[in-house]
Amino acid sequence: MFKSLILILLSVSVYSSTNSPSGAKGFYKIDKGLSGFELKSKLKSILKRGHRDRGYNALIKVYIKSDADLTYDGDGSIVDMYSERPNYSDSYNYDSTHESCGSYRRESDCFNREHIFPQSIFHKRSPMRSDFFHVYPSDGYVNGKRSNHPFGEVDRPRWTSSNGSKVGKNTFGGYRGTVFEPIDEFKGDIARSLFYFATRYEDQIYKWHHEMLNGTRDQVYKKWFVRLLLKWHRMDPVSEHEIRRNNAGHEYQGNRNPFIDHPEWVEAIWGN
Ligand SMILES: [Ca+2]
Ligand SMILES: [Ca+2]
Repeated sequence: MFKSLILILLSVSVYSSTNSPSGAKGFYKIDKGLSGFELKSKLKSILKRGHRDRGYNALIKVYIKSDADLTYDGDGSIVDMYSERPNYSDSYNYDSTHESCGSYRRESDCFNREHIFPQSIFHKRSPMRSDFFHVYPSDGYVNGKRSNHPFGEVDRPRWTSSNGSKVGKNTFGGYRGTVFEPIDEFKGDIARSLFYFATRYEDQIYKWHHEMLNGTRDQVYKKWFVRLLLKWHRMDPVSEHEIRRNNAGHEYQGNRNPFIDHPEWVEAIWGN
């Protein structure tokens, strides 16, 4: 009985580690050929099993290492997607000598924790509130401007940050409200973070309400928003900085963002 159970387990479970960054080795055990929303649910159970909530305060400290800039300026200061200037030197930087917010009156005053998936939607509950893979260090002032708007694309911005992130009316088809548009360098990073969130919390997210959400546990996001995220995921492929952050996140909270390790799984789940 025991032997045959082992045989069954062995035959249905194969490592799927092709092309994955070394830190992911052995983390995903996925049945061959699994695809669509079944793949998403399988990933959900893997991500949940590994996940240890380290609390909200610990994030500020871990960012000093996990988000250190070894890619753009290479100066070891924090990569803030809302102020990083990939092709020029940054107009301001944060490192271990800076205080986290606090109050702010302008850009560069202090940094805090930006919830890519706004925390008001889940009423600041755990473990979502402190989940490393969607909570990023960012300038407090720009974070405030992003507010809880969906992401989108803006032609005539009402406001622009020092690195070119924009707030204004959405011009991407399907929604006409106010949105926040990050710079091109981080569009894929943000898309993959939101795909992670939709997967990790698929058993709760269908009960929540926001412009991005369609009230389902499988597709999770509205059609226009899925189209936007797919576009961003394809135009901004996984970067060295994302891979490093993913490995640091694994060490920190015990799970990973599967869409950084396997970008093709975004297509297998949401493509078409
Ligand atoms: Ca930098
Ligand atoms: Ca990127």
